Amino acid sequence: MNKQISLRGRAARGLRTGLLTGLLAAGFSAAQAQQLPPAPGNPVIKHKYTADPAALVHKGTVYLYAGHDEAPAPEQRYVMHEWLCFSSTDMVNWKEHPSPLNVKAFSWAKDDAWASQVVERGGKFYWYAAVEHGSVPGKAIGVAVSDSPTGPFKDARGSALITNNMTTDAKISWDDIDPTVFVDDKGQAYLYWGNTICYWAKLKPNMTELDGPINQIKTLPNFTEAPWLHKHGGWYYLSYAYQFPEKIAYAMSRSPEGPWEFKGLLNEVAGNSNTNHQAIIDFKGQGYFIYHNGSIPTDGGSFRRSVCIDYLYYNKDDTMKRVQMTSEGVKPVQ
Ligand code: FUB
Repeated sequence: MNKQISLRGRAARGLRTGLLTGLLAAGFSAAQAQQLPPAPGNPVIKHKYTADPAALVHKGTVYLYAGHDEAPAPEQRYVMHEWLCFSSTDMVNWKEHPSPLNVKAFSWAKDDAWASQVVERGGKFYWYAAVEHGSVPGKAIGVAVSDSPTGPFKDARGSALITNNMTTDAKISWDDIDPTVFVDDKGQAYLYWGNTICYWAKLKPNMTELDGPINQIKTLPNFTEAPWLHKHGGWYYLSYAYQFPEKIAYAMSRSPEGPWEFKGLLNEVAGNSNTNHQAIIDFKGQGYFIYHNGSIPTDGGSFRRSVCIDYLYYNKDDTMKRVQMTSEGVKPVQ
């Protein structure tokens, strides 16, 4: 996959929105969480570029984690140094928390705060994140830990959990990205990740070590990256970025270890972005599809992306309906 391909070509200015100006004028401080001004519709975060969403439902609150696209326009490359955290109890009104994790927290990493996911286990929060390794050429996956979903997070191992030399079948340096972690009802945790090859491995209960071999799933057609594992009813769903530019497709299984049956497309190419990275949650009885597009005028695009949220519906046979991407987004849920 050519990560430098862009779907847009407009030269542009730096990010300037009225909301950002408003926040700065209101004395936004990095020291404390800040309720964002009401701004219904997609994208949900309008004053910063946000990418690669992951979401965690915890005690009646949704925590939205995202990478921070900081490439100045018109640069067509990823500039990402930190991850961001937002929270909401109604999916529309969002609070911004101080950035809980920066690539610098991983002393062994060079840069590139790429896709990530936070999961909770036993009252601790584990943040799995893709970064560029400082001494093992290629991308790597680190894990940070905190007692709170909003951090601060610290490196849980002092070394990478996954490095590029652990997965040698893919002849690219960026196949160890996009971690998703799922803890099943029996307490077994699974790590899925990959680019061009979808890998998975069991995690030990400490959540910071592999518990067995690295496996590959070979039944996901056109797997590009961005696996996300979720459970709904008695089914496990493995959604992923399909082809390039990316759509989202998915497979289903009765077990997190497969076999996986491909079910087709879930989402189309997301406006003005060549990547398309999803998180899927149920919250207060409703399914949500969280993704990014490049829709913020005038500089939004593949390297200045924005998180959006639309509804996700299931069919009677438990397959998922194709997502309808909207400008209106979702309504507040009580
Ligand atoms: O944001 C950098 C990379 O682009 C992510 O790791 C991929 O999922 C794609 O969105």
